[in-house]
Amino acid sequence: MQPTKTHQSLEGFASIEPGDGGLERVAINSPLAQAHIHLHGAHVTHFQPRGQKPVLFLSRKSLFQTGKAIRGGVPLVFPWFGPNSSDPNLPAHGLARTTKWNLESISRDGDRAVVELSLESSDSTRNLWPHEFELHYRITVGSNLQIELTVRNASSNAWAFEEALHTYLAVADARKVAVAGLAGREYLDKVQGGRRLTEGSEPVTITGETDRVYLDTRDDIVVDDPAGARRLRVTKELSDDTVVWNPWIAKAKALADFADDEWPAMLCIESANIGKNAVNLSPGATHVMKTILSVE
Ligand code: TA6
Repeated sequence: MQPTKTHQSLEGFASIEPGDGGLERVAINSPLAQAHIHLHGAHVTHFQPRGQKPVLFLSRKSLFQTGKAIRGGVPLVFPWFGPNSSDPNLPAHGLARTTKWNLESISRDGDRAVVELSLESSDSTRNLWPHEFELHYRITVGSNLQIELTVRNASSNAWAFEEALHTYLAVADARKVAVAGLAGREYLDKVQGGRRLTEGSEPVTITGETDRVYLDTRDDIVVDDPAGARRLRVTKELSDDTVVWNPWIAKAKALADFADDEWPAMLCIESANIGKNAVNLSPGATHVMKTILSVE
């Protein structure tokens, strides 16, 4: 389906092109920023405000194949987070990120680009998850990146889902970053078997494999990246959990689609609703989770 165009020409502003691995992507090249959005997984793989270094990390070993997740950018996690609790053979982080989405529209809002995609339940999704849903994804590319995931229960029975915008921030050196916005919060430490701990008063630093779910956290997260001489801000709306992940040395080596030397160049700060904060949707109801990535 050809996306609708607004009154302003999209020439030179937005195009649809074959991306990595030949997967179709929307390329935005506006006065404010550049961005790439793959229809595969509705996956934002690149965002670079004018005059800035890229904001998102993308592994040079990432796969770009149907049915496979892209390593980097903003993986869209739905309807479960991590391994599926009832069937470990199901794909990690759900079905949305390895499914091709429909491109609904590309439009201009001044110098900002707005790209809208959708995904509905189908026979193939029902094989993985037996519920009727409609997803709508709105990506606004400007001097910041705004991502809005709307989930609608399209069935006659209530169901619960988990979600995350699994953002891979590009940092100059993860060993030197300081992450503010999580002081005093409780978290589940997956490196320690899911132990529940409480964060101290200081910003979080990365000194080893880090894989934590910070519970009931709604504040902005600010990643100070001194080696990159910038701060990256993650603003969240209707996201109750924040996941912080860096694989460090051993886990990086264990990931086939992640180069061994890439782990200092990334830090995942994920806007999420998982576990006890999974979202319950009654028939016909919707839930909108939003995240905004900005450079300071
Ligand atoms: O969000 C952190 C996490 O759940 C880690 O445990 C690690 O598995 C990471 O996601 C990457 O998962 P993926 O399925 O994309 O390799």
